[in-house]
Amino acid sequence: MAAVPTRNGEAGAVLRAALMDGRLRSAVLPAAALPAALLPATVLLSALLLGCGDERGLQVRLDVPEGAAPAQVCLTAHGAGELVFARSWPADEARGGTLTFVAGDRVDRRLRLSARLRRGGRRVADATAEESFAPAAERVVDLELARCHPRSAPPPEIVVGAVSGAERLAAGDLDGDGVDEVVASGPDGATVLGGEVLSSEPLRVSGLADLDGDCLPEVFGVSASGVVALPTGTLSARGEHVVVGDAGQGLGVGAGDADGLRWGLVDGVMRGLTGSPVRGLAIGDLNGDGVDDLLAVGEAGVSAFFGGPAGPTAAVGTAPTAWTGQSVALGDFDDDGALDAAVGGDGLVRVGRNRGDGLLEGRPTLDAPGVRALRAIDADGDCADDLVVLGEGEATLWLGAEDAALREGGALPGVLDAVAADLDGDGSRELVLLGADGEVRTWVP
Ligand SMILES: [Ca+2]
Ligand SMILES: [Ca+2]
Ligand SMILES: [Ca+2]
Ligand SMILES: [Ca+2]
Repeated sequence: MAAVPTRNGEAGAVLRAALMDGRLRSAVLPAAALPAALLPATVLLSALLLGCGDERGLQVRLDVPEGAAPAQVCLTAHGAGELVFARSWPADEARGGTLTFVAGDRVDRRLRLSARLRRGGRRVADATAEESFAPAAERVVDLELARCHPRSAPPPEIVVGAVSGAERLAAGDLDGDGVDEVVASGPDGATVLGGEVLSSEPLRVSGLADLDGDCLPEVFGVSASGVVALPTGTLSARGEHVVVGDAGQGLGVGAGDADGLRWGLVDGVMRGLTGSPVRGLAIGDLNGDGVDDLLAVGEAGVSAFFGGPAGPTAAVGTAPTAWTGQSVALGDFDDDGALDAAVGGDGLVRVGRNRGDGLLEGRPTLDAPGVRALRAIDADGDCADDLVVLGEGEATLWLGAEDAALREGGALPGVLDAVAADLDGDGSRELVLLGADGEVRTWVP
């Protein structure tokens, strides 16, 4: 069989081998009843085979950003309302790879493709596209994975739904169709808006991460029985503030509360990082080595732990020593590729611009009466993260700007929580707000 077209031979060849699995059949099969791990049988990899008949296909090229990272690329495909393909590769193997999907009886018109770059189970870059099959793979889809896709049109006005009593939002593509789902949680449990009830026990959802590697993220959060992952089960961690990531030894969980901060591999033994009380916790790659780092805040100040071969270890001097607070968010407020930090508490938000090596340089402090939580979200679609400051019954938007000097972007009255979600599948994420009445809708400036 002739070579599959690739943009850099080695990586593409590995990708092809990983995909073939000895099964070459030119139909996209129905897959509703199949677990995701079995789905690769639906892909045919040779563009030349397509040329032999009158089959229609869709060539997909993966453009994966370079990075020091241990990261995974997940590709999912939806057609005729079904998930027909889900597969992941190490980022280095996927880079420059090409796949060809072939139309079959059940999926014969269009495919919706989503590629996600995941680090520590979390989405750090993505790309989506929807295309029709064409004769002999004339149609080539370039999936260019990027941290952010600038908004090309005004965001859609969407009422996602309403969940009374909800206190918190999370979002991610739970079913791999390229459109994000929004999860609302609180004392009455956790619900996917427009979808299923995930839990009817009190639950505070902390976030989404692909914990079992099937390319579909799990929802994780804190319930009375400890840290839970839905739909898979209970994790061994306990704590009030929970994050998931890879701090150098594989997928792990960080948990903080009044007893301090602990870290351990998912369902492994948790070890203490500090006994100092934690009131806010965030995870992300602060020093740019591709390994997740932790930033914890409490009365004793801000502590950073950089990931490495031995897991997270204390990184002294990362944040200004005078900083204290009860909430923290990481976002790239100046769009320079390095995660910056915001720490809220005592009516203020302190902003630190990341020099690139993890060291946070203080920027002008924001007035934030009653600040209780922070969310870093690109609200205006310019790819610089903005900051939603959640107060008592209201929120304020601060816009990301050059040098991470945030500027005021307006009040968001009656807002309990905010999350970023791509609700129309155009690749760029909208700001989604939870109102005091439980209504969840996009915010359009
Ligand atoms: Ca979805
Ligand atoms: Ca790092
Ligand atoms: Ca930055
Ligand atoms: Ca922005």
